[in-house]
Amino acid sequence: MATELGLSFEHRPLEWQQCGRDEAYLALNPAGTIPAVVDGDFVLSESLAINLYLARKFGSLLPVDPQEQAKVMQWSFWAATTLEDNYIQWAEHSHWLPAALRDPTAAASAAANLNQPLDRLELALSKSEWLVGASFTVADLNVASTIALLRNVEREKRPFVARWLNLCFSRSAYIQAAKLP
Ligand SMILES: N[C@@H](CCC(=O)N[C@@H](CS)C(=O)NCC(=O)O)C(=O)O
Repeated sequence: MATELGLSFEHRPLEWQQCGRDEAYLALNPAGTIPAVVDGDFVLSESLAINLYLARKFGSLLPVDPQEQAKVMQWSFWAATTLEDNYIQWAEHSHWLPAALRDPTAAASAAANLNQPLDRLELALSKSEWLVGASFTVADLNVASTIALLRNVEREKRPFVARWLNLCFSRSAYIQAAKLP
């Protein structure tokens, strides 16, 4: 989001396996999760909340219309509550864990749980190019970044989701941000 908004910022990478035990980081973000953002003396964690904050404070990716803003919240909360846990389980057991630790049954069960929400996303994107309004917003950024790896597997099953994920991940801000350590 910071790159989308053209903000100049300092990126401080941390080992995600260690950050929950790093005293200096825990003093900043007691949840111990990454990312966190520091804006002056304001500190915020939870990636989707960070994106909403930056969009609201620095740019035009949060619509001003209250109903469109509510839709942005709806999609963002949906990503956090309905997609994230199952996506992480699927991603861990299909991509992230060392091969020896992957459990194909866990991956399959998480993938099955994702079917209904992804069908909902497919339906929404069959009617509209972007999730809220007529252009890319923080709703697209939040939902797409929650399910980033699915862009490689949705091609056959859900063409509208696949097309939209490709659009989101072809944006120059994403390409630039993905090169950060
Ligand atoms: N819902 C959180 C999830 C953050 C999260 O779990 N991040 C991982 C790294 S991608 C992490 O910090 N893991 C370390 C830990 O949980 O101890 C968000 O979106 O910010």
